[in-house]
Amino acid sequence: MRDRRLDVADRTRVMGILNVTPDSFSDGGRYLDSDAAVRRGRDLLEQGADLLDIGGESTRPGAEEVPAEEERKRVEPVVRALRSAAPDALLSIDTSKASVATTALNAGADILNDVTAGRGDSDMLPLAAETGAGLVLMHMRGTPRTMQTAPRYDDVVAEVKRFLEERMAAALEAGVAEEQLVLDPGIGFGKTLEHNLELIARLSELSELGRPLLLGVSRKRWLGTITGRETPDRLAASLAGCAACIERGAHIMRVHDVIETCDTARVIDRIRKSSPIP
Ligand code: HH2
Repeated sequence: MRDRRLDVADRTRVMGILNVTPDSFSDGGRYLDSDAAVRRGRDLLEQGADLLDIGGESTRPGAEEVPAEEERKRVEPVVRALRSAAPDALLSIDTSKASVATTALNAGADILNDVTAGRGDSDMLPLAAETGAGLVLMHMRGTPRTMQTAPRYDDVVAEVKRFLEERMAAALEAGVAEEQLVLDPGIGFGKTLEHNLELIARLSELSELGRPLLLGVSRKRWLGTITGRETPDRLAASLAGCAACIERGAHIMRVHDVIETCDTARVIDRIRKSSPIP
């Protein structure tokens, strides 16, 4: 990632979520003010986050697109302030717009987290190639507005795997180096509860793609469907989801609750080290 490296071999890495939005499904409106967002980002780093994922546009099901100018205004001061407050921190920008990504990179971001895997904006892959930024390629069926309308797959794992393979090939073709890439099956993005469960249960099949896997399960709706709990009350469910992902080969977990996830990850990492799962 530009001039930085993230070692995912020694332990699971935790990515703290920082949504500078009025409408994110869990923390919408809490960190829309730049100062509040920077304070939250610093807190997440102190709590043990290895990276921060800063977003200025919600991708929850049904979300409306935010104009680039507005998204830039939300994220730029936050990236800039966090870069100067925490020079060693790894900062990711959650956007599918290359203009927003460019602004964030200029303000000091290291990683592009693109939920469209470079399909939303044709300038995104060339930007990653030129800058050497880390690049998260995520699977999504449709767009946030449409993705939860009766998603169907014959074999969700095979289809997600094929998609990620194709997007990885497109990134390499655009000049991105393999070491820049992280892959994400996109839990909750155009998937039913059963699809999400199957993707996590068979996550090890995605390890065959040979790149680190990032997963975001934190507080998502499918956890509420299983437990009957509302968004703020899904901590235990989120940790169980994280534990299952880590056990099956996830390298980076994208989460709201950093302290608790770090503890969960440390324990699962130790168990995995003492008795590797075949
Ligand atoms: N999930 C969300 C947003 N960005 N990026 C990746 N790579 N993987 C994910 O699973 C993922 C993501 C949705 O969560 P959140 O940011 O909490 O909510 P919102 O999109 O409403 O801002």
